[in-house]
Amino acid sequence: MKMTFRWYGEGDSIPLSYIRQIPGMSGVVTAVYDIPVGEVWPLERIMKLKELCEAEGLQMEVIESVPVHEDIKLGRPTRDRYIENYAQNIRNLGKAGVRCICYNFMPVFDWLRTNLKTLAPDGSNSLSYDHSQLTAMDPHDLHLPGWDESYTPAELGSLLDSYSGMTHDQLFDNLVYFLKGIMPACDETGINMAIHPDDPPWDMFGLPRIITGMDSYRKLFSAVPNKHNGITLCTGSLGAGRNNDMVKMASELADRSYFVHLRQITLSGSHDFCESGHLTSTGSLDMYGIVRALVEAGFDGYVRPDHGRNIWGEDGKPGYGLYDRALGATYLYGLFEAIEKEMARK
Ligand code: DNO
Repeated sequence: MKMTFRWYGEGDSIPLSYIRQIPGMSGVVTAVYDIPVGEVWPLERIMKLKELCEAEGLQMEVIESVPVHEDIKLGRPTRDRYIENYAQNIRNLGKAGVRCICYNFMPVFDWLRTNLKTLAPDGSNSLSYDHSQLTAMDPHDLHLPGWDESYTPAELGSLLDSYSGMTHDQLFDNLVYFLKGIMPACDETGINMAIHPDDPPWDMFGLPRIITGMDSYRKLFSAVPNKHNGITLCTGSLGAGRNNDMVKMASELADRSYFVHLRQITLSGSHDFCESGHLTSTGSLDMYGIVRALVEAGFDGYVRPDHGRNIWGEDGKPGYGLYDRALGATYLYGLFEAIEKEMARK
């Protein structure tokens, strides 16, 4: 296991010099943020990022994300050009020693929440999701910090129209077409693709979402068996799906999980949840059980503490402040160490 930390590049308020001080940190997960979605990241930009990380003793082996252009998700004729660009990005990242690329295939929107600062009794705050509030929102007027892209209202409107009538099967076929197009670049470079699940894992505003649970993964691996077609196991995203047994999924998916996002959530009602740090005792997911299942199944990929709360007066980027993610990293590191050592003794 390699513990990593998400870093939003030079614009991040958290300097690499702080990240390196978190015990057990092997590297950062980052991206080139200012190149339009669908275009090729210049090799010099990637190398510059890598040098910045390495100057602080941190590796840059995971990219989150190389976003997928909407024309690919829509299956438009222009997708071939964007797939070729994506493959070129994979080759360029391979030259920089990247081993894993996290991406998602959610139409239009990335993760969705209804409140970015839900106050807890201890004075901390975190992101939360209320289904009735979400369904009352206007999708034409949405933007959340942390998304890799944002649209003007006019672009958003026409994009939403373009998806009208798209079925889950059509979106899935477009994902398969994309993956088949980029697998040769993955074979050449050895890079593993790690699809992030839909967050939360259900349809939004009538837009289909297709990476939501065990069935999605069975379908995905059978359509594209290449081992470079893998996943980001995100406990907070999948765990919101009431039918997803995260311990079981961690065990069954460990060999295709190249990247793991560990995050705790507290579930309420049929869909609602509030992010609640990382410890098993602070929410609905059995983090110990999940880590144990991963280790027992031989997991050997990258891990990062996902979204933290704002604590100790910090007012960080929603989900991505320093303190609580650092606490999460050391807690998770401890779980891995204890379980790995216990296994080794057997
Ligand atoms: C949210 C993140 C996601 C993730 C993308 C991957 O905090 O987990 O935005 O980076 O969905 O492409």
